[in-house]
Amino acid sequence: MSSIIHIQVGQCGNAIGEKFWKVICDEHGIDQAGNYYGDNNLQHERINVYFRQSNKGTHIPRAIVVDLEPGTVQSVKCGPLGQLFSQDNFVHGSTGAGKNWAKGRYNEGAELVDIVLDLLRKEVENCDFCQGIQLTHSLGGGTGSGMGTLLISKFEEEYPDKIISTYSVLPSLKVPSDRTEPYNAILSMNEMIESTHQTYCIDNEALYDISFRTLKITLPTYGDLNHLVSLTMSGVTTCLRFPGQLNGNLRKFSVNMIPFPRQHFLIPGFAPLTSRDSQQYRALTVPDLTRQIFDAKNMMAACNPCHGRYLTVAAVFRGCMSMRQVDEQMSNMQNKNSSHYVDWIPNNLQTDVCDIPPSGLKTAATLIGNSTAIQERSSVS
Ligand SMILES: Nc1nc2c(ncn2[C@@H]2O[C@H](COP(=O)(O)OP(=O)(O)OP(=O)(O)O)[C@@H](O)[C@H]2O)c(=O)[nH]1
Ligand SMILES: [Mg+2]
Repeated sequence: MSSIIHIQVGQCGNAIGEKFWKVICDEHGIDQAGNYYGDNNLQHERINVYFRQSNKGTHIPRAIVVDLEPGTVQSVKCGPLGQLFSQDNFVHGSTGAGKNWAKGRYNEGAELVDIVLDLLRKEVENCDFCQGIQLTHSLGGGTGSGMGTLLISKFEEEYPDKIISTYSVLPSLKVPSDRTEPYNAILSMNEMIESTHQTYCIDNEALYDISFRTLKITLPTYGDLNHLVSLTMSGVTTCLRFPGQLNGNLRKFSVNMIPFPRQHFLIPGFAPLTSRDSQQYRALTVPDLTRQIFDAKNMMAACNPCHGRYLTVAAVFRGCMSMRQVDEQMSNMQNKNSSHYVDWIPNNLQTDVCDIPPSGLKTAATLIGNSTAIQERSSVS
């Protein structure tokens, strides 16, 4: 089975990366010591994608934890998942990059990059077959952006046949941020246009707006924003982690979703939007979910897909529901809004259903849109 190696870089990359592992451990029935406690075969069938197994039969994330300052890495190590990660795969520097892209790229980051590449090589050797590498980082911070893009360019050089996928957090003035962040983001984007194959745009501006307007949280914290990120990451990786028909690996996903290599900046959408401590008592119906995932208010990038055109769309529905109803609702939605889609790519909307819902929800849906509307966020401020 082909596997994915995860690398989390910088403060934000580590915060969202840690959340991601927490969520997928819950969904796949892996406890904090790496033991499987699940009761459904579907949970374990593709466990090798993100986990390798130790001699004792415990599960170890195929993950590398990196930052240029010790604090973040220490807090992951001392956090609830600290014992789950491979203890060799924690790497840190001493000073941080001080929100300076060049420091992350050419100074501190360049000194640490070979250690990370060595660990990556070992992880690749531990896979039967490695389909690609996923990176979580922010585009605003010096480490996430500078060292993050350095790593991406090294991956491309060393592993030209692997898919590089990133979860990239875009900066926003609504969330505490530094004056250099727009510059860091632009410098990173330049590199990512050429070197990554798929980039999920996770936009602090959108996360803030969802928390404030939809979830009515007056002062959203990183914890609130990261809860939305974890819902999204769990949603977009569903087809990679559970058996299904559609987009079962990174390469299939790229072939279906990225018609032009440079246009790989994807807009994720999620429904239902819930806050950290709320519970969903009522399962949303398929028509509700379909309507919500196409709503601009449910998009994790602050742009409105109605202002552009979709090149391609993939939607993953989760929970107990009829595939036929999902197909019907989705094609009705596309027919009603056909002007939002380019007409020169046939069958550019794909859907799949996964029986296992995300934890805490009865039904959910995730949209992945490759839309020209993403250019609204190219003017990062
Ligand atoms: N959504 C979210 N954004 C975060 C989080 N932590 C930081 N950010 C955002 O990330 C950007 C700052 O980047 P950091 O990740 O803190 O920086 P870094 O990669 O550690 O780099 P340096 O600290 O400069 O070495 C800002 O835009 C913050 O708003 C987080 O936990 N969640
Ligand atoms: Mg930092």
